[in-house]
Amino acid sequence: MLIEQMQTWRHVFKLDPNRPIEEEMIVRLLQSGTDGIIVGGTDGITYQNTYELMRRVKQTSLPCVQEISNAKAVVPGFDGFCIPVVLNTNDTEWLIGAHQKTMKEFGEWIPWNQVAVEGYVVLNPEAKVAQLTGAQTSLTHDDILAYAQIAEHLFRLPFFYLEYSGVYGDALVVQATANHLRHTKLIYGGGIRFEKQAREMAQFADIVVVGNLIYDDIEMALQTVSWVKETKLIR
Ligand code: 1GP
Repeated sequence: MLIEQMQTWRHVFKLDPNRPIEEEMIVRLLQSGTDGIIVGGTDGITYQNTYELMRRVKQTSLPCVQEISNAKAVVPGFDGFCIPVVLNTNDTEWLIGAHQKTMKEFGEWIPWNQVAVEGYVVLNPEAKVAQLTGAQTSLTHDDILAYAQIAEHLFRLPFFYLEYSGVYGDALVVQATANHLRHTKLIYGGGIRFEKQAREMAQFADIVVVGNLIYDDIEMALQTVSWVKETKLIR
């Protein structure tokens, strides 16, 4: 799958290979009308559990991409691969270090037209991803907007990801960030549980990610698809 296709997405479900999920739930997610599935997580991600989940989600033509958090767990066969780069960390491992090691080892086999970089700004200090990557989460709005400008103008990244994983984010931050991005697509993820939240973030973010709700309340999670897709982007 080409990255241009992913740039047209509005709604996506994120599934964690390290969390059990019933077959019936997977089938319902695949039939929900979402634009795609992202497979990825922070801890306990292995080749085996990622392969197992990929096999289960690749039953239909719905695009399914792997978000790589561990080079040893990369599974050929996904439609695309997202590579996160954590912009708000002082630990260079998560900015460039792990990426350099991966290129050194696997660079010649990487299908580049299926790969997209996501510039992450991690904003929930309690999230596992924030703790693992040493994300500097005490940021002002201007700090966040500066990262957005780096993503768009310096690095020219296809995606900028405001990651509130586990908590509902600040809609004013998402709105202001959206207004600073023209070519780079804004991804929002974090704490979406209710209609009002899904619709609010969908006004500003190009792509809305729903993760935890799948496991907590599948009925509600399925409804987020229409809430997001019915909402018009405001720019
Ligand atoms: C997690 O951004 C996603 O990486 C979605 O967040 O799990 O809180 O929905 P939630």
